[in-house]
Amino acid sequence: MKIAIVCYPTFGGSGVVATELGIALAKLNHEVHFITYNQPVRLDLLSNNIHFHEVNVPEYPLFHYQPYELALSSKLVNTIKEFKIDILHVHYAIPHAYAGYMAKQMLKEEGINIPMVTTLHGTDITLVGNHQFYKPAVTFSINNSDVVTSVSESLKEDTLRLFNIKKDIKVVPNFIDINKHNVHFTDCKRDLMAAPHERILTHISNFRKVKRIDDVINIFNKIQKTIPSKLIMVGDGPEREPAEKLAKELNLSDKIIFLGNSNEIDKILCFSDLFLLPSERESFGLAALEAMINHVPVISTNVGGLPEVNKDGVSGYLSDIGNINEMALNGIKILETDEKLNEFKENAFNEASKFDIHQVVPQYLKLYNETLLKVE
Ligand code: GMT
Repeated sequence: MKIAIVCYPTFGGSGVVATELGIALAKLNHEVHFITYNQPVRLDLLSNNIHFHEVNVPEYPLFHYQPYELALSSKLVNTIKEFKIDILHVHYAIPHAYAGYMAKQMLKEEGINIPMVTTLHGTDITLVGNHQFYKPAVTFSINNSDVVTSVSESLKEDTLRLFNIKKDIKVVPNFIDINKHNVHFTDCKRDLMAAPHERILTHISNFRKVKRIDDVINIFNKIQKTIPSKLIMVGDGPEREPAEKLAKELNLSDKIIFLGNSNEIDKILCFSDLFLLPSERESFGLAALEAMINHVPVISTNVGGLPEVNKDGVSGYLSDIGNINEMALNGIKILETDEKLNEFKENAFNEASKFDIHQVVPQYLKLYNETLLKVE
């Protein structure tokens, strides 16, 4: 099958999922074409059935806003025609489903019927897409996709509650490649980050308001008073600077390491003991799943799809948004003894294994095949 994938090429979860899906499909001998404005960060293009097509938006002084959707839909039309693409899979509704719909209509004029699968990821529904400025366009593009999927039951419920959706939404959860992780490194070079008696806590995100970065720092502050530890902050975004300031104010600068964006997530998680994800919203929590597959238990909020991933008292603990006291106490409970920590580490890995890529990619392939049969 020839599959075109549209996604954000950044470190965000939707781009990561789209890229890993494309790589997995290419390994199954499908021809995969990524169409986006940069090469996706997790894509190394080593396979001959993976292609990347860059969307360029030429600057023109008349435009106050450069028209990315227009450039993307034109690129889609050209690529779909040139490579005889069978199916279009867009990740994140804004503006990808909208541009995909326009491409579909343009191709229809030429007698080409391209089915479009739209995968909803989270903020495209719960935060940005829900804004009245975007809502009519988002509703329209979801209703005009051939197949709609969401990454969790919770996101499906949110979509049906917030939008007037006439389409069936299929839940296809995010996934992880267990084969990449079932050999747990023993030489994690943790001594580069912490002294032998210290625990290592980690947070990975795009440092946006929704991640409640202050809570990460405040939870750590409470934990480190009881358990000698370090906190590694991975990622970048608008909340990074205020977080560095807060760390300084709390006299934690020597205990909190801000690493910025990284392609070495597995190496960092390899020496981590606990993952903190106190988000205000999280439709799935791919970062938590990546931690868990690396044997790292998770302290998170109980919002959105997080309870579908992180099992309370098993792979970590769940608390209400902002309950930093409880989150810190739960963290201490896990970190207190090696015995308890090892039990949670093992559980985290076992829970994450339920989201193995080999269970999930066939679900997408089945949807592609059913859709192709319907539109023929
Ligand atoms: O978390 C973000 O802000 C990034 C965003 C994205 O689209 O890249 O993540 C969303 O999609 C991920 C992949 O499906 C989910 O794991 C995240 O939970 C979801 N983020 C939110 O709902 C806030």
